[in-house]
Amino acid sequence: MKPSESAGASLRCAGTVLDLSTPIIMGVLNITPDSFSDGGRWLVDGRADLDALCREAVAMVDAGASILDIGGESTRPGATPVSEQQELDRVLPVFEALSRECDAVLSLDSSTPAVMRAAASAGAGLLNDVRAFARDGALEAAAELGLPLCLMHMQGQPNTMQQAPQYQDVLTEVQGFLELRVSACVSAGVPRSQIVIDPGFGFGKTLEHNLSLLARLDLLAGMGFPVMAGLSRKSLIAKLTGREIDDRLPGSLALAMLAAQNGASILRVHDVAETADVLRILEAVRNVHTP
Ligand code: 9MG
Repeated sequence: MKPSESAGASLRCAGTVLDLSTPIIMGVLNITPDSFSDGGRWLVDGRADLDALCREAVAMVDAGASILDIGGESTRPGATPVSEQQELDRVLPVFEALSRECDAVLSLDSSTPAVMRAAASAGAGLLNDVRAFARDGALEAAAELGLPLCLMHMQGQPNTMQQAPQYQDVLTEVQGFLELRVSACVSAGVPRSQIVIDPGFGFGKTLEHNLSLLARLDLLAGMGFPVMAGLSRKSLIAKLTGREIDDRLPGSLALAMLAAQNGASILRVHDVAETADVLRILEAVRNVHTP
C-alpha cells in the first residue's frame, strides 16, 4: 500500500503550514439554501447563523478536520446561479467569525475574484475553485493573494453538467485539463508547491467516469501535486447502493478509504469524525512493517 506521490508536500496557507505527509480532512460548510446535502442548514432569513456555524466548525476541528471549506454558491447539478453580492453576504461574515473562533485553515469555495479577495482579507488560507480559476480575473486575483489553490476539473457548467457527460478517455482528458490549468497558474506566478489538483467527482461525469477516476487516482497523484477528492454523500453512492442522502455514510467512508489509498492527500467530507477513523485505520496498516 503506497502513500501519495506528493507525500512530504506541504501548503503555505496564510499563517499555517499544512503538512500533507499523511492524508488530511477538509470539512464542508455550505452557506447556501440549496446545496445537495447541507443546503439551508446554516441560513436564517438569507444570513448565516454564525453561532451555530462556529459550534459546528469547532466540532469539526475537534473531530479531525484541518481545513474547513466555506462556500456561498451551490454547484449541485441544476443549481441556480448566485450573484457576487449574494456570495459575499453569505460567506464574508463566516470568514470573519471563524477566523476568530476556530483553529483550522479556512478554505473559500468560490470562482469569483471579488469574493476571493474579500475572503482572503477576512482570513481565508486556501482557495478552492470548481472552475479551476478560469473565470475572468480569477487567476490574477488568486496569484496576487499568494494562497494555495485547488484546481478542480468540471465538464460543462453546474446547471447542465450531468445531462450527457462524454469523454473518449476520462482519465487522459481530466489529466490533460489539469495540466493546462497548472500551466496557466504557473505562468500567472503561482508556485507549483501551492497547487492542489482535483478530478471533480460528480462534476460532468457518469458513474463509470467517476469509478474510473477513483480506480486510477494514482495516475493523477503521479502528476506530482497533492490530490483532493470530494466523494462524500455524492450521487454515485446512490447509483451504487440505492441510498438516500441521509443514508450515505457507509458509502462515503468506503470511497474515502479508496481515495486515500489511491493517493488522495485531502478528503473533502461532511462526516469528519467518521472519516478520521478511516484515516487512522489506513495509517495503521500503512505503518505495519511486513517482512
Ligand atoms: C465545492 N465542491 C463540491 N464538490 C467538490 C469537490 O469534489 N472537489 C472540490 N475541490 N470542491 C468541491
